[in-house]
Amino acid sequence: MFRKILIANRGEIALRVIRTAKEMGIKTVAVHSTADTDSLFVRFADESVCIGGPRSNESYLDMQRIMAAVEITNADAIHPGYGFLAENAEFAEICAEYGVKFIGPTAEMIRGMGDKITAKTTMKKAGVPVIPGSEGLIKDLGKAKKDAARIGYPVILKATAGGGGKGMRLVWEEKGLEDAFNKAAQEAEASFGNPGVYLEKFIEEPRHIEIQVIADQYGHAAHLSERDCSIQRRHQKLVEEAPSPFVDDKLRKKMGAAAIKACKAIGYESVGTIEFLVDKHKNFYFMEMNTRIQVEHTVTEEVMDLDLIRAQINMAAGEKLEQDAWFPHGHSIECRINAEDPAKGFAPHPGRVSQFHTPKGHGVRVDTHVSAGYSIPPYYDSMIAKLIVRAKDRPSAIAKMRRALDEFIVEGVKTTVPFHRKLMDDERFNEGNFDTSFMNDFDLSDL
Ligand code: MV4
Repeated sequence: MFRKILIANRGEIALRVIRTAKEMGIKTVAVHSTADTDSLFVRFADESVCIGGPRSNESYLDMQRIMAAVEITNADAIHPGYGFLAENAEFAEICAEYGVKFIGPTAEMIRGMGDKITAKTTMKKAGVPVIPGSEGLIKDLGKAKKDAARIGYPVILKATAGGGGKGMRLVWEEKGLEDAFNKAAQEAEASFGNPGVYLEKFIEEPRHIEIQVIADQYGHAAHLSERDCSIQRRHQKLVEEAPSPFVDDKLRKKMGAAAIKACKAIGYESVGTIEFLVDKHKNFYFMEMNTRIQVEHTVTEEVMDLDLIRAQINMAAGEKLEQDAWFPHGHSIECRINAEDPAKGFAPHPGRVSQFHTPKGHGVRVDTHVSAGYSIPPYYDSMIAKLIVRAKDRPSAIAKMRRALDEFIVEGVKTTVPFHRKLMDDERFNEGNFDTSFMNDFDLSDL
């Protein structure tokens, strides 16, 4: 087992990793920017190193400075959290060269899933359902027209170096294809330094349902059922829950088996997530694989009664996966509490938090690095807390979330609490009758 883990991240996830490491008897090192000196994750770590200025590229994204902190503190493993360097193959490679264990999969696996065409081709070969589309890269407009005609409109153009919704273009008929193809390639080049785009059948009003997986270094893999992440806005998740109100035992079994197949196809190790699009007929298609721990891992922890960070550390340390089937119990919902103004298009609202009182009680969990007097820096993302509830079923979980949101006091900055409170009373949300287009017609004007 590791002696000392350096956490190459900040905020609630840094704190989350420190908590589990402490319970495992592993020492922790926080690295932080000058904007985070007084943050709780720095205070609760056994050691800390200031690695640079407030902007991410001069601290949390600076691999040299992080490796210098590894040398100074003699850490033997790095936990990358999510975001920042968590899915940076080069960083995983550098860790390997330094002989420090990157808590996650290998650089090769990160790279293979980072390029979306490569990922899709791998999954198709492995027998995992993929969305009908072009065979790999589209080389020219002629090929795009041929493929689109074969697949049938509407189609969607995606950047192979993209993911998470960046650089996508929807095309309804052939006359829109030329312009969309040129713009998509240009945008992909500008954003990712790679102009490669591919084409897919557009799945209308899909659900975003993802399967949590865990795999050891010896070829054993299991799935930990699903999360429904369909409540999103501009590709930012707002609410996640487990299990999905749309998934029955039969579908769970099929999607779980496909996710395990996906892991085995690439010899995956660590925890990870297979994202699927699910249409209204319950057809599901591989979309992307996330090779990191995710923000919403908490709802899986709640219904599985399992510490996923501990599992991730154990897999990295070479432990064998002994259990091959898990089943969810009860229901869990997470609301992302962001310092944003929902009435102003969810505009970020950094600043000093003068009052901060979190809800408590049975089945209520709050993961946060914030306390009264904390100043939210403008340099990072605006999530300040995750409010997670667990109850015996979905209606009870929603009732608990309503009660918990009523107890959440944040003064000094605008937050998404009022949005979530309204959502918990929404008829369609309560019926479980929603897809990824849900937020398009949600009224935010009275928040
Ligand atoms: C799609 C799609 C419909 N059809 N692909 C958005 C994020 C990126 N990972 C892929 N995305 C989508 N891909 C096909 N062929 C619809 C989306 C999409 C979406 C997916 C998941 C969650 C929210 C979404 C919101 C808009 C569009």
